[in-house]
Amino acid sequence: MFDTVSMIGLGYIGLPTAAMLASRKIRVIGVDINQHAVDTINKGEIHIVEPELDIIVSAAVSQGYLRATTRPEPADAFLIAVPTPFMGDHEPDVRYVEAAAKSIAPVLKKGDLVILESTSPVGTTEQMSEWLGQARPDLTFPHQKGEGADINVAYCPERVLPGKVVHELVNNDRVIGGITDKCSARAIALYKIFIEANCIKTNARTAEMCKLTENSFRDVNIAFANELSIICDKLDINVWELIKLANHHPRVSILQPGPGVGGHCIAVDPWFIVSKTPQQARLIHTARQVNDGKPHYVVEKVLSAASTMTNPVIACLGLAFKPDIDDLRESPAIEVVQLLAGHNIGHILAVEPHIENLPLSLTNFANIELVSAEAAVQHADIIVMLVSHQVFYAINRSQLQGKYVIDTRGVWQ
Ligand code: SAJ
Repeated sequence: MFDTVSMIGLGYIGLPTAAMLASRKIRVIGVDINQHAVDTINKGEIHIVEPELDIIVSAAVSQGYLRATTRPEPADAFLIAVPTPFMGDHEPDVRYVEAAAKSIAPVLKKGDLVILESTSPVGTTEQMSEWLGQARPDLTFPHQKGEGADINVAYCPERVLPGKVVHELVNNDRVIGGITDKCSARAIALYKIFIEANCIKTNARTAEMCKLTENSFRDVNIAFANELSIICDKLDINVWELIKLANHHPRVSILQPGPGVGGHCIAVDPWFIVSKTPQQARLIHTARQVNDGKPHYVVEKVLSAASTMTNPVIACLGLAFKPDIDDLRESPAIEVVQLLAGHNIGHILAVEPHIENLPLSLTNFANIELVSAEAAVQHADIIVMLVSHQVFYAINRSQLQGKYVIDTRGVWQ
């Protein structure tokens, strides 16, 4: 039924999905506007960091099932996995989806299936169907013609965790929402080629909201933990012990506080709900503000400690957005370091074992230096634990003696 599938967007989601389909002997045409990504993939290599993916891509390319290009070509199904960031005012930016839809429109033919995977505000799949319809008035689309349409359109969000993508792509249940029942059924048939878990049918709007709900659920729950940590500071209670104790209750499961929420999903997706329903999404909005406020709270604590010292050395342990990865995107740890550097209160020793050079966002500060954990801990007056990388657990507590420690992750509790 699907001889050739085209994946539009070969990033963290698109490339693994393309590779997985190709590994099931489907001919896959990967499309990306990034020439470097296309060239790298055509050599059988990968341009992103993801365990096990290199082997699958290399096999798929060498066996001729996966090929990358910068220009869309005809296929039986098109999967779109392009970024959907937000703009300065937290309004969703779906221009990449629009560009992707317009780029495939000229090669569409009767019977094709188009699936949007990008995290999107509710209504985007119908909007995409309209964009396609405007570009191809010679074909019919489900938003106009329902079940009888020439082209089927569906939404199927990804839910994989970076670092476990290969496993989770195959083993996570998927929610699949077509604009019509036929659209859903065809999309399920496509995903069943490589997914071993359940593919659960719904409509496009519910599937869009489901993705936003999953990440908002996590954001709200992390905000609860972050708010508790601030309350506990005020009341002189160890928040880590408190959470551990509360979680002994059979129906309580509190997440962990930290310096804030990073990455390009959890800190972004709740805004897609808030922007559509600002009057109703009060809790979701507040959770975003609590989590976005946490880096500032951490900085205030450091400034207060630093105010008692002259030109202190401040060690900031960890820059990644979460433990044991090298991904610095939207990292609250970077924000803390930037804010501290801007205050010019001393010398900052940044530690991130997973990178070799300071990221660009930190290089224009003269008072930040990238050093090893040992050097940082040895020379620091103030130690700020920002990311609970496994390697930091090896730091001997005796090395912390006489230093002012701000542990945002509970590593030393
Ligand atoms: N964090 C905390 N405390 C916690 C858990 C996480 O502060 O108890 C922080 C992390 O340090 C990090 C941020 O939250 O800064 C996000 O990390 P994460 O591990 O919660 O999530 P992501 O962004 O890596 O991946 C999420 C996942 N969504 C859910 O768990 C509901 C993943 O399944 C999604 O596929 C992904 O978003 C996505 O692409 O949407």
